[in-house]
Amino acid sequence: MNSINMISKLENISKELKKKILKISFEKKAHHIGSCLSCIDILTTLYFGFMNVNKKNINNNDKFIMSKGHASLSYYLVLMKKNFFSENFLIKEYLSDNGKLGGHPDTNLKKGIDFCSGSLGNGLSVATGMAYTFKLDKKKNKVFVLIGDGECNEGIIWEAALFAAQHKLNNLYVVLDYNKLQGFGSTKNIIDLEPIKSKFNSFNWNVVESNGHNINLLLKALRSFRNQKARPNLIIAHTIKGKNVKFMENKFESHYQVLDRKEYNLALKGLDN
Ligand SMILES: Cc1ncc(C[n+]2csc(CCOP(=O)(O)OP(=O)(O)O)c2C)c(N)n1
Repeated sequence: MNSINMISKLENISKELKKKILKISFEKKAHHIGSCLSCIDILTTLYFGFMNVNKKNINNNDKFIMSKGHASLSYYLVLMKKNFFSENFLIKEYLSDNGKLGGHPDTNLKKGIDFCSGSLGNGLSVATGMAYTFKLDKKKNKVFVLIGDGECNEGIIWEAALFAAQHKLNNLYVVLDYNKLQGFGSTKNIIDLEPIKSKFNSFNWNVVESNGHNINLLLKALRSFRNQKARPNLIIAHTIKGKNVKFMENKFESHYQVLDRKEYNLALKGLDN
């Protein structure tokens, strides 16, 4: 497949999954819609354009940790699309009593979930440990992590960043979903991360900035690390919380907003335009 065809295939997948985020969230009265729409283009790029993940060969797979675990629905949807489970399974298990797909992911290797998450900050440390172990075992697997900007207010993120650089973990790829908003306000007003690029640079990481909704640019950013020094890799992906739903875009309220039928219909209509 040539690269233009591949990008348009990935864009179609992302659009399909955005519709499902809205539909399932509406039906389950779920929140975190803004958080899911912020990262679904990134997850689609990783799972369908870059990572080595195959349900039939889980021991050889690259690892992924959804450190901003509250956006679990977007994660479950890419795993569904990767055939780890069916859509019926997702709808039956997501947010159900004793369901297997909770509001925050539980480890379930057979279903493609490499580690539980939800307590913000821990995912990067776990990923760093996995990447370190792959190095010790001389294995080629890579480890990917998605973190949020509010999540970077957690001290453990910075401890992991130091450790990863100390051990030159060039098999570690972190994507920061930098929508500049968290649950109750803007990251700038709560604990500002800027200048985030030079902070990570000074920690001895490779850092590239990208538009987090442009699949072509995200792929270029991921590939660019091949030519960089043997250091851990970070993409600062500039994103929009609530992307593609006009009344949710750039609103921190989209974190906890639950859609009523009128809002759901309006949101769906907006996706098609
Ligand atoms: C340790 C911890 N503290 C607090 C929370 C509650 N919490 C859930 S989501 C969230 C905001 C996260 O913001 P961000 O990382 O920017 O995520 P995004 O905007 O991408 O959804 C908070 C504080 C949590 N899950 N874990």
